[in-house]
Amino acid sequence: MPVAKEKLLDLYRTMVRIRRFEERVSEEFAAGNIPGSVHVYIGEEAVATGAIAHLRKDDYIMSTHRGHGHLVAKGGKMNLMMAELFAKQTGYCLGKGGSMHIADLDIGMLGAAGIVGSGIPIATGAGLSARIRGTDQVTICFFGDGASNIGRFHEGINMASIWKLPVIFLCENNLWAVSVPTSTSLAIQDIADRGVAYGIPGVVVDGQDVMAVYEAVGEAVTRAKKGEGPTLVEAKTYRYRGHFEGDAGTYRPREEIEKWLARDPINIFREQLTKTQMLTEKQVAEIDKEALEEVAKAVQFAKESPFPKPEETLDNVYA
Ligand SMILES: Cc1ncc(C[n+]2csc(CCOP(=O)(O)OP(=O)(O)O)c2C)c(N)n1
Repeated sequence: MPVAKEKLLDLYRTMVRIRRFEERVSEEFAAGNIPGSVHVYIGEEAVATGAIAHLRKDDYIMSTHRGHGHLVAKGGKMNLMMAELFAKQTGYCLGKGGSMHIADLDIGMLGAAGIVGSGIPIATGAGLSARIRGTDQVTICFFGDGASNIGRFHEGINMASIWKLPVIFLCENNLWAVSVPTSTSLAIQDIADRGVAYGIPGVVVDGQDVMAVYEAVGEAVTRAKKGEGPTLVEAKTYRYRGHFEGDAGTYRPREEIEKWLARDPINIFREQLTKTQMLTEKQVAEIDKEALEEVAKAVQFAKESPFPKPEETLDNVYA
């Protein structure tokens, strides 16, 4: 089905916003303004963007340690995100969570997670919750290739499949789990093949092509809403940066990085849109400028915000 021009421009804008946010995060981290650890999403923007474009505000996503892109695509506020990364009191988690623990329940973002694979059963639980409450909400669960080798992957997907829960399990296969390549951690080529084990469709999609992701996830969302159960979607993608900021990433072959850089998801989509006159050079520049301004404002907000007070340390801590 043809996609409306405004929607196409939205997809492009979202990818650019994620990229500019992450580039600035990388800079601010290097400048020592962001404590803790951050994992940026540069190179993988088409996955979150194409997938989340199908969701309503009250649909759910479950994110990962590499979650900024998911949150931006779901409608997260950049100033609250940046303040959280800067550990400021005005951040999403009052400055106490940091990059890997942001949640925004008002927009269905159930949380990022530092524990690899931990979001998978939570997404199954969100699907079960929608079923019990009788809503048509769907959940997209993002996780990496590394997470697909964790026990919770099996437990979460198995349970969702036997109960036909409305969950899309979206594996962002960027070929590496820290310094471990999938060639040594998987005995199969496609993680999507594991869908067979749970009696659900497993679909491989080009994660650098936002429209391919949009189409594949669209089918999975339709299936979920019809009560036919989950789909395992595997997006083949690549992280352009090290595993975390500060990781020199010397374990990855130069030729491999260059091959994937040549398939930059934003460049690919921009070329498609400009070739078909959906996007002009002027609009490209405007979208970029707006994204940079939005990010600059978020950084200013973060820098001007106070740190949490020492006496607040134990507030909002549950034991
Ligand atoms: C249960 C668990 N094991 C190990 C780690 C350490 N760790 C953090 S990220 C990561 C790799 C995750 O790889 P993948 O799931 O492919 O996601 P990517 O970083 O490639 O996006 C590992 C092993 C962890 N955080 N949690």
